[in-house]
Amino acid sequence: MNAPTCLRAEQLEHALGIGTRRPRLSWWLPAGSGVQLAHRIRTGEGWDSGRVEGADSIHVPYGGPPPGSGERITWQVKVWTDAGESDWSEWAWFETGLLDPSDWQALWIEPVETEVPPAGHRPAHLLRTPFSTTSPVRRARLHATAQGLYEAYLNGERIGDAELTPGFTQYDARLQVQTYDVTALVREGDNVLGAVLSDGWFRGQIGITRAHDQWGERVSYLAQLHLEHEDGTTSVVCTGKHWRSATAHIVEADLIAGQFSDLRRTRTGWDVPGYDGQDWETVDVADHGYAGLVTSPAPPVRRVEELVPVSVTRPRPDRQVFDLGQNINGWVRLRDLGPKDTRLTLTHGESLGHDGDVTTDHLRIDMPFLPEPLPAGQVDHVVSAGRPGETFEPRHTTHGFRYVRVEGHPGELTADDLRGVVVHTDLRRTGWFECGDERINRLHEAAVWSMRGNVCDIPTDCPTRERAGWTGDWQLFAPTAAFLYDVAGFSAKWLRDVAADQWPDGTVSNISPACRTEGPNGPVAHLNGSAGWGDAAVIVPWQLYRAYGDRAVLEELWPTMTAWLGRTERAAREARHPDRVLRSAEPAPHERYLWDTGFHWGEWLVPGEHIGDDLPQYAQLDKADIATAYYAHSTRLAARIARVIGRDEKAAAYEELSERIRDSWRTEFIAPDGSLRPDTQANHVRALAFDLVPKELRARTAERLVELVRDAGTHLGTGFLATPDLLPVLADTGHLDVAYELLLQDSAPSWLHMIDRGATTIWESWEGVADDGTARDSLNHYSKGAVVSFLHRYTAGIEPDADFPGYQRFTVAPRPGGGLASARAEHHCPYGRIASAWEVDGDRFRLDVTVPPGTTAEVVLPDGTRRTALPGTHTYLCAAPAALTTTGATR
Ligand code: RAM
Repeated sequence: MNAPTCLRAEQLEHALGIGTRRPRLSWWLPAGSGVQLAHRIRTGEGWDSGRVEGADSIHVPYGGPPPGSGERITWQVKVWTDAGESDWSEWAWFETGLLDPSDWQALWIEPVETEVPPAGHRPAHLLRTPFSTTSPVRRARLHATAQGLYEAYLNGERIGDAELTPGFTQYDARLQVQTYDVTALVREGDNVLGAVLSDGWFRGQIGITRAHDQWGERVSYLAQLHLEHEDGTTSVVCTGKHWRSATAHIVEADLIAGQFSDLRRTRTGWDVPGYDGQDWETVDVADHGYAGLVTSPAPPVRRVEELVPVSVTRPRPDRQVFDLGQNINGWVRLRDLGPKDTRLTLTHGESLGHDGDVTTDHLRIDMPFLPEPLPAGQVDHVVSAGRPGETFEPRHTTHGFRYVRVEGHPGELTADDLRGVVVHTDLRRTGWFECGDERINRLHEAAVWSMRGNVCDIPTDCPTRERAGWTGDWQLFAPTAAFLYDVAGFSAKWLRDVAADQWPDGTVSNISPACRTEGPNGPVAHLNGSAGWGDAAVIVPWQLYRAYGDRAVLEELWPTMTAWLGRTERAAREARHPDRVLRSAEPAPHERYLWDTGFHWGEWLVPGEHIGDDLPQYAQLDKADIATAYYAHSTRLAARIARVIGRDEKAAAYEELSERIRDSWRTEFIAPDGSLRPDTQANHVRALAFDLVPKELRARTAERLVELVRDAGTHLGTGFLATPDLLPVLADTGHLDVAYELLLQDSAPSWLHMIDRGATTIWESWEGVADDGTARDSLNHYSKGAVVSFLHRYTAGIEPDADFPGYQRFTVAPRPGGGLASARAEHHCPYGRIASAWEVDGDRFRLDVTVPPGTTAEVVLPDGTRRTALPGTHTYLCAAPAALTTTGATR
């Protein structure tokens, strides 16, 4: 059909329960069109924008009458393009949630707990109320949230398919409400509305310290069911004093420790009419208010995929080990739980020990501030009730695992009995890459799976040991993530927690959401405020703007970034590192802009680095080279951001500040002969990526970087921070060949070494699995997987242009190398589908480029030829680069 497609409201295709009356609308132009000249939006409710001149087809603010709470607006759009007037699109819709605190009539309810076991061992609670409807219902919506983790039920059916609701936010400031369409579940007559409520992030164990009870000591539930009857009347069913509670068959539920279900205690029929709940306790009512109730701009967490085990082994007579063949975040679903009273124990891990059994030793937490190492958790238990068809699927916990050990089964389980359930935020996939080299494809897959393993309502570092929203990790991975999935709403949601977590002095928390133990008054407060981590407040919004053209996120985060940069400015100006004081009592003038104090994680986990117990000494080291580099980089980005949001004065001030910081960095870290201190790969990468060295030194800086790589036997030497930029800076400075050599290097440390060792996700440490197979640290950290953006940006050559954000203009400049004979990438940008596919055929290089309507691409062929590509699909031919003629191209 000749009409716009892919209609979205606030980036969401299914915008149910959104928190704004003026969502920004976006669409893809009809295939075959070039540029949009005008658009017209009309709603099913009678509003018509009329013809609106202009090319805007993303983030167009809805201009009709603002909807009230719980109102649905249906809309369609038509456009005028160079190809003429389009048809009307299909109808799309968005629907608001409860927009005002005064919309809430429901009361917060808390199950009565006569005793509260230690965290990790607390049961889930059932909550229920019967209600009846006297006239037929034509529309029903449930709005629900919890301090804890809830699953809602209506008349025996689970409501919706969202998992781990209400999700994880900085609960002191923000708590997400979900809206569900339950029209099909309401019956005329008797009904039962219920919920299962467990500790979740709110009260359960959390983070590396296994802190608990961080936001409160009780769990609470809030739900409001709106019924619209056929006769036009409305009624509301609310949580309140009349609800009753009882403990569930889930006798223990904790996100980290695991779940214990005793199916013998299942209260059959508890969520349908006719159940006798008289022995249930009357709930308590709590006054948590309604301030801070928000909706998420991200899709929910869901069960996204199921994996069939690739093998089942029996390393010892009493246990079976299932291998999913893939490291994931989620849980299992197990059937055949054995005869009544069978107690099964399921231990989840990423690695097998020498005995072929699951080990979680490398995931235990052993930190200087802990009296003794903490257990890895990830252990579920289930006791069978012996009912036919019984299954176990723990939804009140999550695990990072590839292997699961099942102990206690009297019979023989087979691969048919178990599924790995992949659980993560159900992001829309937007990017793909493939080339002729299978190992590179597997590396790409491993990075994708590491991302999938770590987008569980928040971006986490790993799905096992910490599961924490480490700022540095998302800072460095977000640009890569944006090539793979639509992370616009997901990141914007998380940035709101970053803002909420900011300390009064501007310190950006290491982790967001941060629990109290990790906050300014906790025992690890002194470890916050690191360069490269706190800078997420500036860098992530900027990256979102580049990829999605979202100006609003820049405006929203502006106060957070300026407060962070203000703190940095004071830290640089006011204090000096003790080592520098020893060297000279008086500060040199440039030191005003040198950030050499405070705690910094530094480059973090370069090859061979295992800080562990040495953290206190490591913390003392002067890391001014890294911190000042980020200070220069972030202030320059802040200047660009200020221009975009029309704060020109601020822009000028940040531009000037950034130049002074750059000068300071040069004074301190460039020797008179032009060499850099410290003489590390990471420092050279940053110097080039952040434009720290003057133009005339770029070539020599790059040459020295190459020497350092060669001295290491053509191995990388970077850690968390510089790894994403390593290959790009090499490619940009004329060393594309070295970039490919590093990419294809397969002895340690390297990416392909991981793949050759069987990695299905990216390791945290370059030494993740030793020669004897022993695992260390997490095997599922996406950070070092940021290398795959090189495949999208360089190998396939697709690169957004921040001056025309959201890919309104972009570059396709494939830089083939490494003996690859072909590569292809696809990217679904806000305007439509971009594709770049090339192959070497004899001495000819052929490139096919698809440019979506509404955008323009600058195509740069390997021979340097430049072409402007308008919407459509184009083929370009040129001579293959010498190293790649068919004889050279092997993959
Ligand atoms: C580790 C986390 C994270 C990293 C910090 C500094 O414990 O896993 O990835 O950002 O340390």
